[in-house]
Amino acid sequence: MKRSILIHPDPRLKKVADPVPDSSDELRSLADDMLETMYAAPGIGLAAPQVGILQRLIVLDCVKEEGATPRPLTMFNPRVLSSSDERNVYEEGCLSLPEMYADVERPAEVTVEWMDRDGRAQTETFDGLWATCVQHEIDHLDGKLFIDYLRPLKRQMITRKMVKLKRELAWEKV
Ligand code: K1U
Ligand code: ZN
Repeated sequence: MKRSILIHPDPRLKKVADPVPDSSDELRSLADDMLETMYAAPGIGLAAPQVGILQRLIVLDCVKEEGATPRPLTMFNPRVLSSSDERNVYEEGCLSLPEMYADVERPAEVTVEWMDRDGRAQTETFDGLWATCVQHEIDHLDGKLFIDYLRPLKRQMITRKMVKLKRELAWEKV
């Protein structure tokens, strides 16, 4: 089932999400909904707070090439174990900030630990777009958006645009 994605500003996007106690059918079903929502958007990642659930769950699939085999990942309680000193700049987007993009600098490589759908511990080192995306999604679990890395003026400008967009979307519903 596709879920609706919260648009910034929303207080739920600023909260720190709670750890997931264990994997369960309910959480696997939520992860499936999030993957469906992410692919439909389309996007390469999604965090549970973006669909209004304040739990530490993210999904991602950064395989973008037409015809390539998808690699959907579901991560419960993801945690960055180590980050490279080398940094990378990527023009990020966010499904909670439609049509807003900005360059963000982050560690180029990160090693992440998480619990998979079956409750097993996993560890992997990511680079390139995968590294950028997994850090962006983990930030969502800590109530942080990519605009929080920007200068205050740019952040305010984007926030104003989003307030206007939300007002317009609310009017469309009437
Ligand atoms: O968390 C999100 O809001 C999803 C976001 C993830 C992300 C994008 C870029 C850099 C870091 C994290 C998105 O997926 S925005 C949409 C997007 O980037 C995209 C959409 C279709 C094809 C390829 C990319
Ligand atoms: Zn995002």
